[in-house]
Amino acid sequence: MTTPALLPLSGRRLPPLNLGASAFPHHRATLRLSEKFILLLILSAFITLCFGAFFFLPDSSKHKRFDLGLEDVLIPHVDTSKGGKNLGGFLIHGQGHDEHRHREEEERLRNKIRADHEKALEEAKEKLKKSRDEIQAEIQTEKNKVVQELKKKDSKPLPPVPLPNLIGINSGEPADPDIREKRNKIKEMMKHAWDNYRQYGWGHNELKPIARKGHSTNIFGNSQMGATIVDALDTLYIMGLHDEFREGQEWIDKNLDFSVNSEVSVFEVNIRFIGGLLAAYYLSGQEVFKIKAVQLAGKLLPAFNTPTGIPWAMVNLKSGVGRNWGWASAGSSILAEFGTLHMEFVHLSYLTGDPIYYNKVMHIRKLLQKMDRPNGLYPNYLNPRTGRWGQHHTSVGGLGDSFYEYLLKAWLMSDKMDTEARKMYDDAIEAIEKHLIRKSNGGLTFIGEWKNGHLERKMGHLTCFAGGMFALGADGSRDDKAGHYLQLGAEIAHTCHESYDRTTLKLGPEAFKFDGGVEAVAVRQNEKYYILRPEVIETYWYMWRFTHDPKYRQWGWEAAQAIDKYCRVSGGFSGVKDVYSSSPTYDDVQQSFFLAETLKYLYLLFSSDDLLPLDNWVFNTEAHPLPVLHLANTTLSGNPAYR
Ligand code: DMJ
Repeated sequence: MTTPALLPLSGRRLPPLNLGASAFPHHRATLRLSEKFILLLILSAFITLCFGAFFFLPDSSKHKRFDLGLEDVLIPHVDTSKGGKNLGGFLIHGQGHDEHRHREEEERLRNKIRADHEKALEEAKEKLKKSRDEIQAEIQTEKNKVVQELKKKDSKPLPPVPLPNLIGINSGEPADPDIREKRNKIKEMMKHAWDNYRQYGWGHNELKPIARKGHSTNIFGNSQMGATIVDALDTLYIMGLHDEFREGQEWIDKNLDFSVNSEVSVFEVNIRFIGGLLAAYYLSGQEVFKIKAVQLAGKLLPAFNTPTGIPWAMVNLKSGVGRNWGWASAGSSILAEFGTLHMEFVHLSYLTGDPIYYNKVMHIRKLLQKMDRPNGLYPNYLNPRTGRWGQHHTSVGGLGDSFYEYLLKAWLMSDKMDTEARKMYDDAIEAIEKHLIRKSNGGLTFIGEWKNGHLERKMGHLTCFAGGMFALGADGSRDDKAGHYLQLGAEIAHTCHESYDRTTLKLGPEAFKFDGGVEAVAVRQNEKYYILRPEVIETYWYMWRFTHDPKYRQWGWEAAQAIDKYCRVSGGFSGVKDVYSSSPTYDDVQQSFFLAETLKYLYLLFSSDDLLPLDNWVFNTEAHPLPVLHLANTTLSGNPAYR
């Protein structure tokens, strides 16, 4: 749950140029093809010449050759009654038998060699007559053939595995007409966001709703990967927007290509693309989503090629070269990034029968388990070369957040079999409660940030997801503290609601303080923005599911109305730069997570609980629902491919 795009990118370097063969795999294939062709040409000319020379030599020399012992050695084995024997393509004649037939045969061979020779020379002349462009076009055709072959190989259907129990893919229509109306309003907002993206940003990663054109940030690299399409698919499906879903599916089928020279965030691509594709697959059963998810995962794997197996933050999808964000402490990878791969990677192994994905994420877990943790806290930064922590900063918001979330969800997703993950979650939460969670003077519970032995009394919008996490983890908590964690979830939900309620627009700021008389209010100008984030609504939804306290629907409705009033423009929805200003300015970005998360959580908040029940589905950090897999702790033994 981190947003590197919003963090300073100072000192960001261009990726190192890899001019080795691996940087240009097609080039390599091309060179091989043309080299092969020339080599064949030379070889055939050479063989032709040898044959020619051999047969055109005077008879004496030919006899000399046979006299060099060959005949002596071979004759005892030759059945002379049949007049000769063909050895290795050379005709060896018998003793004076059928001299005439031999001459004829020799003549026939000579003619054939002459003809072959002339043909080869003609072909060579033809080749030389061709212009550079023509030769290049031929090479390009060969190259395309190779690419097509590779693509065909990539799209091979995967071995079938038994599908997990997919319960609760239904309409979730609420009985209460007032709630139904609210839900319809959320669906209408989704239509508005989608239709405008469809019209002005189709295929781009995101939409600029005011400029009415495509938008992208460095997390998606420099290519148009249709992030909004992939991220929005399952929301469209759940809302019953099937025409829109099909449009998205068609685009993905025809256009989503991962062999692009583009450097992307491993974390973002995992949670939005792989998570989105997997969820779309489980909901709709359409194979194309599974195939694309697996293709993409293969492109992320080179990011794990580090001395420790902790992946780089970014990877070039074509070359496989990885590196870390320039702004990260001491060349480190980020906890919330390399620690937020588990759910998707377990599903990839489950669906493909290939343990590689599972092994990668389990390796990360094992490594983290072995490390010392200052005060039991996990720092946000870990160097993938040395395996040492970077700065000792700990956060349940940006840079740390979804790592904790995925420990809990790994346990839930394994049908509570992965007790190792649950233990790590419990240990981490205990340390967080002890060192980071405090009550403000005004009685608001908040989660601060740990920076080199000091608690910063500031909470981010991102941190607000933790209310839902505490509630989700209450059942099964250590020492039967379920009531305590549900209460903690409710307190965080309340604090985050206050951060919305204390603004002019009734929308939450990016970060808010609890210091020197300030309570749940942003102080710095660059913390006053709202970019359509979901975390507060996400917590309302979990709290609603676990308590059915109507205040959560009420708070969700307040947020939905505020978004519709202040973020809606004719070209979609935009973030706003200052939630305390009565005349806000827009940031002109419709984030893909607005469709994936914010609108989905709102829709679920006004749906009945039998739509995607939490006993059967676990939502990844981008709100993509993945089914619970009834798997043993670390063996994936539910999948026949592993037996
Ligand atoms: C989303 O992409 C995910 O929730 C991620 O984990 C963190 N941030 C954004 C939304 O704010």
